[in-house]
Order: sequence, then structure tokens, then C-alpha cells
Amino acid sequence: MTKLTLTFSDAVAQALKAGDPVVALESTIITHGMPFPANLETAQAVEDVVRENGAVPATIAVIDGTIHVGLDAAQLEMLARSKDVVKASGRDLAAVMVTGGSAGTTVSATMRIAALAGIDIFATGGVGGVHRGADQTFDISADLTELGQTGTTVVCAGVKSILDIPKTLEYIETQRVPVVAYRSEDFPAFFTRSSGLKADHTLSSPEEIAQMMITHAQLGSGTGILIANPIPEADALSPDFIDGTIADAVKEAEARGIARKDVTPFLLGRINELSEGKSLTANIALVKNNAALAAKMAVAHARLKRGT
Ligand code: PSU
Ligand code: MN
Repeated sequence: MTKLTLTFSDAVAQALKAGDPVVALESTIITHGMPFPANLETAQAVEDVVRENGAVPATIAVIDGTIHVGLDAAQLEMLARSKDVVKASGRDLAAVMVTGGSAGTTVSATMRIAALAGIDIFATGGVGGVHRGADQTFDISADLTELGQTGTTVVCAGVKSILDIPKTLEYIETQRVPVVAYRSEDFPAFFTRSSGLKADHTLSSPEEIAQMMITHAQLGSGTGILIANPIPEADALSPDFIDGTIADAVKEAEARGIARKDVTPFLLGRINELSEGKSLTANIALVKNNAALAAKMAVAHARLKRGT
């Protein structure tokens, strides 16, 4: 038996050692969430946004059987171009590693690894959730159960209406995960600024969120926190347009019998095609927006932990 090794980039290792702000980033968005080359350009741009806002980006993936925390340019490009890397949620990691495989890590796997690495804040686009028709299919993302068990704070833009948003919020509530909307009363729906549902809490500064993270950890619940950051007004899509597109994609997935881990990548790809790239443009904008907020939170959180 050998010890689990995480391979850190120099920048991430140094920052963690010094207690400097670090933001974890997932890689399924690169391998299964966006087409090439937009996936690579976005991954690089998101890392830049984190740096511009004062934190060190730690993109997480499995490469040739090893978990990497912080990737170099060549590794990012390999993931972006590769057609045969696995989509790994937390439960898939060990099997991928033992066979020497490579994987993009989903929100659940990235949270798990971030927690092992000592990174408290993670930015992504959208988390998985309870799918429409889950009463028949039982399709509920492992992201939600991971949020209930791992103390990572996840910044997202809400969840897409490829999911059943009311059921997703109910499930998150059962998992004891606090949901905070940033500078909004409403829980956002990814491409649009409101899902029509209220968020449990509203916070309005990175400092306030950082303080909440510390208090939440002190309370010992052990769960994550979901920060829902609405897409910027200028980048938001019209609800009528995108909801129609999503409904068409969901119908097509059902008709074709798409199931299990293929559902979300199929829907993302089809929505991009059906919207003629409009969904992708919005997706890129909101991921950058989330990365900026996460970096500011990480700066505030590092300051509070240091007591300065
Ligand atoms: N939603 C997006 N883009 C993504 C994903 C979700 O808008 O790339 C990815 C994330 O990695 C998320 C995963 O963790 O899909 C959820 O997959 P599933 O629904 O199979 O649990
Ligand atoms: Mn699923």
C-alpha cells in the first residue's frame, strides 16, 4: 500500500504553504462541458481572472493516474484536445487512478480533492442537480451529496433549467447545505439572473462570505456552502429563448435514451448547437464572473485566517 500523492504545481504549493489565497477550478468543464478550442481559451482566461483578482488558480484533474492540483499550459491543452479522457465524479477517482487513466474532475471530485489539498474555495459554472424526470430516472448528481459531506465553498451561477430547480433546492436543503445568492434575492438559473425561486440567504461582499465560511466551519456541520452568483446582466440570455432550447434538448436526450453520466454533457453540447453558440458565450462569461468572485473571497478568507 502506498500513500495517496497529490501533485501540486509550484505556484499552488507555494501559495498553500504561505497561506496565500488559492481558488480550485474543475476540469470536466474543459473535457466534457465545452467544445475545443473554446474550452482551452476559457480555461486559460479563467485562470487569468483568478490571478488578476489576487489569488492562485489550482485547476484540478487526473493525468496518467495521478491527481494534479494546478496544471501547466501543456496539461491544460492535452485535456482540452483529448477525446478519450474520462468524466470523473468523486466515486470514479480511485478506479481511474489505478488504471493510469486521465480524467476531467466534476464538481464532486474537485471538491473532494480541494478538501484534501487544503483549498477552501472552488469556482465553477454550474453544479449538477436533480434532473427533470428524476422521479422516474432517479438521476440526481453526486455533486449534491458531495456538497452535503465536504466542507468546500463552491461558487456557481445557480443551476440550469436542464435540471429541476425546485427539486434541486429541496435536495440541497436536505443535505444541510446553505445556499447564498450574491447580491440578489433570487436563486439564479445559470443563463438567466433568476430562477423565479428565492435563495435562502443574500450576502453582498466577498468579506461577508469569507466570514460566513469561517463561522460555518466553526459550527462543525461539515457541509459545503453553495454561493450562487447571477450571470452579469449584459451576458444573460432571454428566458424564453433559452428555456425553449433547453426543452428541445431534454426531449432529444429522452428520445435517444441518453442516461447516467452522459446526460449532462449531451445536453450542454446540444444546447450549444441549438442556440448557435449563444449558450456557450453566456457560459464563458459567467464562469469568469464566478472566478473573479471566488478569488476575491479567497483573498478575504486568507486575510481572516491570518487575523490581519
Ligand atoms: N454544468 C455545466 N457545465 C459543466 C457541468 C455541469 O454547466 O461542465 C459538469 C460539472 O463538472 C458538474 C457535472 O459537476 O457536469 C455534473 O455532471 P452530472 O450531472 O453527471 O452529475
Ligand atoms: Mn446524473
